[in-house]
Amino acid sequence: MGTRAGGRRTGPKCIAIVGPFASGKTTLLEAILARTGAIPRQSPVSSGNTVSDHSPEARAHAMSVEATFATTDFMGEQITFVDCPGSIEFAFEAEPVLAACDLAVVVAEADEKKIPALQLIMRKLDDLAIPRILFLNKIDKAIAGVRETLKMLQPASSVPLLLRQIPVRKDGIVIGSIDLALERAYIYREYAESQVAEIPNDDKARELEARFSMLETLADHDDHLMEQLLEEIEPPKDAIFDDLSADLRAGAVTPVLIGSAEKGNGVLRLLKAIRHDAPDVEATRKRLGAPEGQTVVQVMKTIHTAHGGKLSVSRVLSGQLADAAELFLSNGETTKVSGIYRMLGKDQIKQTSAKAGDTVALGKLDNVKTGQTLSSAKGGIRPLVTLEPPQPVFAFALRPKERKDEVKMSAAIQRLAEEDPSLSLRHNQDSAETVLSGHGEMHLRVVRERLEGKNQIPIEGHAPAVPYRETIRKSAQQRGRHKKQSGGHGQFGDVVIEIKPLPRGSGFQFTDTITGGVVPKTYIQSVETGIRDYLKTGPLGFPVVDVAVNLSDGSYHAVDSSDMAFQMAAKLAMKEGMAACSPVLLEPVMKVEIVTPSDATSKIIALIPQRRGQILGYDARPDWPGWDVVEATMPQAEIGDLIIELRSATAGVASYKATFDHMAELTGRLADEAMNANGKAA
Ligand SMILES: Nc1nc2c(ncn2[C@@H]2O[C@H](COP(=O)(O)OP(=O)(O)OP(=O)(O)O)[C@@H](O)[C@H]2O)c(=O)[nH]1
Ligand SMILES: [Mg+2]
Repeated sequence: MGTRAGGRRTGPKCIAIVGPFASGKTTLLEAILARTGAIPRQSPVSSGNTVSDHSPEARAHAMSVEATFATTDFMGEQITFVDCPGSIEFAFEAEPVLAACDLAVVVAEADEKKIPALQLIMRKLDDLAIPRILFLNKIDKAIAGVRETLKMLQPASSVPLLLRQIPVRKDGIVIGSIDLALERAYIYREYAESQVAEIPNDDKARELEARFSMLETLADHDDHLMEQLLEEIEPPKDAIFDDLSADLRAGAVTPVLIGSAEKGNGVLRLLKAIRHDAPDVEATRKRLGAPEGQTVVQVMKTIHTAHGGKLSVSRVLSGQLADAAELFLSNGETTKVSGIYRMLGKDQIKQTSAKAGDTVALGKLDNVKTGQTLSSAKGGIRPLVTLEPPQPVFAFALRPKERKDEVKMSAAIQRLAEEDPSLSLRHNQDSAETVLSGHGEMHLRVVRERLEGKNQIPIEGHAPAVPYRETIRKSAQQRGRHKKQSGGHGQFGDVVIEIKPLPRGSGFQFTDTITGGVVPKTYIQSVETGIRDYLKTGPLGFPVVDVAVNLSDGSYHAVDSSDMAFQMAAKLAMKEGMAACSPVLLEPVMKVEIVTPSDATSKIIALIPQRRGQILGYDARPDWPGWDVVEATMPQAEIGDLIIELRSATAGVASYKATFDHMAELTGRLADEAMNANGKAA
């Protein structure tokens, strides 16, 4: 028995399954559930019958769009697996899951294009200090040697990828694996346990070489092993297993297992490695700094079920939990558990209690959100996890097709936003639009499908309005007289104004040079009010900015003048005067910072001028080997669907941040289009 790792952890575990898109995570979960008997057999993802991707949205797009929880038992121990979506657009789903899990199984494949996506995941795991195993999937169609593949994948990982198994091939096809620690061969059988075999003679030399390289890596963290290797002493197997466990748990290496999720091969070895080496909740509790001696619960996901019940899928980090228990949020509020369930995809099995390590769904925690920390301690404990969704990169404005659905739609969006904290919703006062923002076109498409499908609300969606403004290029002087005589009191206001352009960003300035009281003080105020009101919609149909107006002259009538009359006179003067000032449209221009894998940098730079952008420069992304940052300015109107092009140029991984930079004049065809779209063509 080794001493570094301190033996096997037997408590319930929570394992996140992550990895680049379409690497086989959902297939792997399905294989695991079949192998452990939680489901009768493995369904292919194409059938739409997997435990994970049962939602109509996932089926429609043949990709996972949310995290799915499934608890199973393996050799008498409970393990909850969480299948996380691979697309960067749904990456935020994994964050609250990863925060509270014990280990991540990273499903990867021999595909060069997916290395940046793998790197993103590995960095996230580094940031959160989550130990990991890499499952090199799709070995059934592997052409390259596994060691070459690992060399290719290594730049994505900051810690050494430690090959634990090598394939056994026959006629170039992988038919089994050799475990380098056990020194045993396993011949694959489809959907069944592999057959233990002698290491084939042809593979012996390769096995010894690969094993030595595994031991060398382990020796980097074990001086005793290093001495043994130097003195050519065969280290005892127990010591090797102990090093493997200790280094995995410490995050010092990432062991690599191979297999084919689709054929159910290599799954049992993976399960055994998890059973033997994974840390349990105690390590996770310490990592998160959760106190002992009380119940602490971390919320990983919020689900509104089809029957309308809310579930908060949660990890019990310490203590225990009974149904109807009262818990405190970090802000001191209380909440009451109403139902504890074990999860298997969309199915829930009721339980009476949960203990430390369990991952369970808690019913009806109305005031509780994903990522929050609940505790039995009076007044609550500080939050253990802070979730910060990245800046949205795509938006659309929506409204229900039928007005009667307005209230229903806003309630449904509230629920969706509760399920998905990376979704943001705002009301744009300017355009009277409800704007949803998220992390890509597919992300928002799925939201829309959920509104239309699950919630039965037909939606009209369009690109959100760009906040155009208008200004003037010339000065003008204009008189405005408002005079009406219709029995009784008349109305009289008379003003002379000078309208002048101001530098960009100045806004609106009002002055007066009235002398001798030709316009009394109170009516000067009315003139300003009238002008401000006029400026809300200028001659081109947009709010007017960067103008100065001076009231230079005018006259009044002792009886007929009024506040209203002077406002009218001012508006009249503006309306006529502005036409002579050569009005022009202004569009917002943003500063964008695009992050991209370096091999796509030239493609990204090429698309900037196509979107009327100006490149400010590009450089290596600090602290991100293999990535660049491209800085540019670009009109907001061109950024609306920028992300679609960025993602397609980079196998889905590039992203950007945009901040307002300045307003710029817009003329010609694009200006006409903007005005037409606004319904007020000049
Ligand atoms: N040849 C081969 N194909 C596989 C294997 N595992 C998965 N696939 C295929 O890879 C594709 C994607 O599988 P999924 O399990 O949906 O992948 P995923 O990682 O869950 O995808 P996302 O959740 O959308 O990121 C499907 O067409 C699978 O049939 C495997 O071991 N071998
Ligand atoms: Mg999936």
